[in-house]
Amino acid sequence: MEYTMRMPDVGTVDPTVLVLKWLVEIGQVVRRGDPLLEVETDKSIMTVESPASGVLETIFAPAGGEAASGQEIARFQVDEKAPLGPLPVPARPQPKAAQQAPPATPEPAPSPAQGASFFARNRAARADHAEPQPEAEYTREFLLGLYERMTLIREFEEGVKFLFLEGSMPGTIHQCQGQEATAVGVCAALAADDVITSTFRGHGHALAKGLSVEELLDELYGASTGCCRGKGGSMHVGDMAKGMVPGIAIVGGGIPLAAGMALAIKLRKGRQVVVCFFGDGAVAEGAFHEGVNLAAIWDLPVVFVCENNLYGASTRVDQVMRNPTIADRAQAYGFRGETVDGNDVLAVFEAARNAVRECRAGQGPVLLELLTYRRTGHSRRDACHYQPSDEREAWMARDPIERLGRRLLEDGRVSAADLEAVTARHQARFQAAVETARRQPLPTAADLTTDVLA
Ligand SMILES: Cc1ncc(C[n+]2csc(CCOP(=O)(O)OP(=O)(O)O)c2C)c(N)n1
Ligand SMILES: [Mg+2]
Repeated sequence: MEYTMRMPDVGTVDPTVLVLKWLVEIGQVVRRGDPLLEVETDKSIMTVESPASGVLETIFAPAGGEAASGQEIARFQVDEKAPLGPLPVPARPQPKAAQQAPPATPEPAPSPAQGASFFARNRAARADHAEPQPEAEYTREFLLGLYERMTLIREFEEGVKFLFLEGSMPGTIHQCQGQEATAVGVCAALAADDVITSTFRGHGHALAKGLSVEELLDELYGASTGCCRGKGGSMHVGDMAKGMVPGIAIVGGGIPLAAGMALAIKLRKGRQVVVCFFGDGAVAEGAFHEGVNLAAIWDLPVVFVCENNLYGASTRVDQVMRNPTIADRAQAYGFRGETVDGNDVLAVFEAARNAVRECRAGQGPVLLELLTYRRTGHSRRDACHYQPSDEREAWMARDPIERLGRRLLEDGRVSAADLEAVTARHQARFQAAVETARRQPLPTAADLTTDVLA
């Protein structure tokens, strides 16, 4: 089967890149994910990976020439049976204004106007408020559940990476490969009606809080069946019905908002806790200091979770902080802060469970600094040349999924085949979700005026 590769959208402003060199020769076999060509964008020199496994047959964009995003640049002969080959792109049906798409989930997300009732609804449902069980000895089911959830996120992100390379994802994407333990460990400590806020790097938070692969992927495709009905895209995923405020792409933007939500919960004498995820880059923003100070003086039930992945875009934390221990900031505002190994999902879970308990007991807020590392560039357009190779290797050796997998194998609780089956299941689910997402209808012009405030 022939597969024609198009230039992915790797430029920052200019969609046209200069092709510097092809790293694979015509007739050579290439695997999906292998480095394929080097290009110069308007920002940097970067390597584009192959979206397909097969034999490189023709190059349409030779070295020295330009290639615009979406332009055909190469053709491959691919093995139809290759499990991770590119999928055929079906024609998307034209949306009809009269024919509204059904929501992706049985319970539609409340509109902003219904937002106020969110707290009331959850207050009424407090009888169902189920907290995670404390375990002296973790059960196999619990540990495997954490492994499952982290693998779900990894396979989702890896799948999305290739969709971007195939040129079928609109916009750029911020991914969280390597950081799965922070989202999963924290959300495992939450009850269903607790609320999280997120950032532009929110896919992992969403999957950890219970959004489905399908509603997330539909959103990334801009379909009206997505979790934000196709209006949010990758940087704004969320679903209030599942306790996730749609992602806030302004660095630090979620911090005052989390304090405000926690104030509302406290005034209504609710038992919910708000978890606010943000990056190390947010700590120098005024919004961080204003938000944590308000939460501190009013003893608000917020767990501030800083995913310290050592970089804010290309800037390393020690270039912008004299004291790079972010947990220390809490003491300055009079509350507890703690630094945790963010690539150890159980350490994260335990720290989050303690913090959540303190918040429910009126002893909040708490700041958790989770030390982790992002394996990809800041966005899909970032070549990530600034991460030194020895630093990368050290962090790769601390991969959160492999660490938990090793522990489960050493304890004799699972076999290698069990773990492989988890990965295969999530890959298959992702591929099926892609085929569906590509056929989902896009929002119509009439949708422009729904779910809009003001
Ligand atoms: C207020 C604001 N300033 C700048 C940006 C541009 N920007 C987007 S992400 C980012 C870096 C954020 O780094 P960090 O908070 O550490 O999060 P990470 O990307 O590591 O997850 C910047 C500067 C923005 N979105 N908002
Ligand atoms: Mg960061």
